[in-house]
Amino acid sequence: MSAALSNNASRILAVPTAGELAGEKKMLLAFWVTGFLALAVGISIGVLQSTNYAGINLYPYLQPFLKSYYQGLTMHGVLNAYVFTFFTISGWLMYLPARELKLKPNMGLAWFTYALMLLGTLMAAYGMFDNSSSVLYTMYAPLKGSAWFYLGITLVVVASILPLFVVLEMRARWKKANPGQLTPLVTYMSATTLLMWLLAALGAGTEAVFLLDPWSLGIVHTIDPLLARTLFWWTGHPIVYYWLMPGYVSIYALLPRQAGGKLISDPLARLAFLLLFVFSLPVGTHHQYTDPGISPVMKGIVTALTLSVAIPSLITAFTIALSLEYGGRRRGGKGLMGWWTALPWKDASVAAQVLALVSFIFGGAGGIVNASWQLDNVVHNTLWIPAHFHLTVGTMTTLVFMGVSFWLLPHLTGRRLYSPKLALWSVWLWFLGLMTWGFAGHWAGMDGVPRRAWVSALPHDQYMQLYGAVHPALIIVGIGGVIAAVGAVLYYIVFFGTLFGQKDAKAMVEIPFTQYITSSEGSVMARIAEPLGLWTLITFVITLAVYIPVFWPMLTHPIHAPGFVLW
Ligand code: HAS
Ligand code: CU
Repeated sequence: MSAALSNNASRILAVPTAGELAGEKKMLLAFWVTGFLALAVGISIGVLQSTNYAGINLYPYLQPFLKSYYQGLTMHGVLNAYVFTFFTISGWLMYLPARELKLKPNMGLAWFTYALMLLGTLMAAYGMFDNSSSVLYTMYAPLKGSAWFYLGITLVVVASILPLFVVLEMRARWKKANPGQLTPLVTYMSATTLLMWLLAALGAGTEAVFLLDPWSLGIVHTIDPLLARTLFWWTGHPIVYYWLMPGYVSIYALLPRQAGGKLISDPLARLAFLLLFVFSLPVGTHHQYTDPGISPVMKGIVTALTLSVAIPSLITAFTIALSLEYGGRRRGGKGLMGWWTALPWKDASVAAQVLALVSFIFGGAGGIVNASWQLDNVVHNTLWIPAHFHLTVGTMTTLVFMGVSFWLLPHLTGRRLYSPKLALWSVWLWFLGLMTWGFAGHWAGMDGVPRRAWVSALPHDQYMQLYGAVHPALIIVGIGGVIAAVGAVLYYIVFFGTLFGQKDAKAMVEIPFTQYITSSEGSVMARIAEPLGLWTLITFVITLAVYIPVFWPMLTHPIHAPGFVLW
């Protein structure tokens, strides 16, 4: 495109020069390295939690660093689920549209996002490391952490909104130069994800600014736990799609090409993203089926709405399976499943993403159980729930990003991927470890083993009396965690081996943007999905329609609870 542009047009569009491109790569690298460093700390602590369930209490040996299981669990959740995801996603969703549109992003804003997010992370980390804020990643009041922690999280959330403006500004510039044209797919997906996140963040943002921050600063002395939880889950549900959709960007727009084929349909991808946007906002109270103070009518409505949120992922399952089949057949796969074995399994990036999809079949199925109000009563607050989210965010999101890093790091650094063989091992071990963990965690959860419990601190007799019947499952949980940890060690050898490895001119790989079998040209669906401002408004109105009846009784019957520090 740039060659065809006149000097004037290229000035208006701000097409990046080679030097500026190098700056953009540096920016994304900073986001990814920081995110993956946080993940390394988070994963290390995760091993302790798996062994905890197997009945092995390692915390007394870690005294100066970790005072309790709960402090470790808080760090694990915050570092993995927030810091790792926010950093990697923010960089990813600014860089990829910039490359697709061949435009220069607002680098000042991009670096400001990074700096603010880093500051927030350091503040929250301080609050966790000094053991003043072992409130777990859900931050349920009236458990009370320190102001460092809540203010830090507030900054991180505010920073995570900023990439939206970088993307919208580039989209506007591109639209001005290409009037009447549809937004290219990756930019469409990135903008939808970030708009969804803007609306999503309003809940936790309100909770932080109006409830948690002033309470932790001593400006007010009590808090309304139900209101705080409900605001948290306004965000806490759609955040899972904020973790999922950036992975889907790779699955839809890059993986088909990496697998040797094309994406079956561009308009279907847009439909999936649009539905994820609209459906994920109003359903947060499905995390509160067991909470008092929310009417059964609303819980019933939310059940039905939550089940609809599976539709875009089912669309994804069929669209991507077909796209992979197409790739496999082009690579010579024959017969019913020959395409499956013909996929480029030796390519660690492809293997990671396809295995992530396989794990997500089970993660998604568990989600549908959770969504059903009656069934959720059986599994809520048991180990089933962590099992569900280790197959979703722990495998689907994280493994896709690990897979992406195998081409992205060489692309950003101009260095060769360190040991593709080790990369492949790391992928399989992460997958097998978490699938094992997930299987056993679901099993133990159905037998009533609670989540978030320091079970290994119990005297052995008592542990066996309570959990002896499920001990085999709990031992498998421990084994799964250790297998995944070995995979993680191999992964980080590859990660740092690449970062500090050999320069290689051939490593400057292009981004594998896919082609489409059905493009969006002339598609009515793609036209309907295009006005993102309108869809944001529609989603906001639907969300309010569901939430006003939920919030009303809380606002008219407030609760004033003092804070607790139980650790
Ligand atoms: Fe969830 C709890 C419902 C998806 C994460 N979820 C959680 C928590 C987390 C989480 C972190 O309704 C715990 C929060 C806490 O600490 O309390 N979840 C759902 C539903 C879905 C779902 C209906 N969850 C996710 C995703 C997550 C995530 C995605 C992170 C990334 N979840 C719930 C509910 C709770 C919950 C309740 C509260 C439970 C409670 O009691 O507290 C759906 O979106 C799932 C739809 C997905 C599918 C799968 C589609 C399959 C695909 C793969 C295809 C494979 C291919 C490969 C193409 C229907 C796309 C080819 C393979 C071949 C074999 C051919
Ligand atoms: Cu949810």
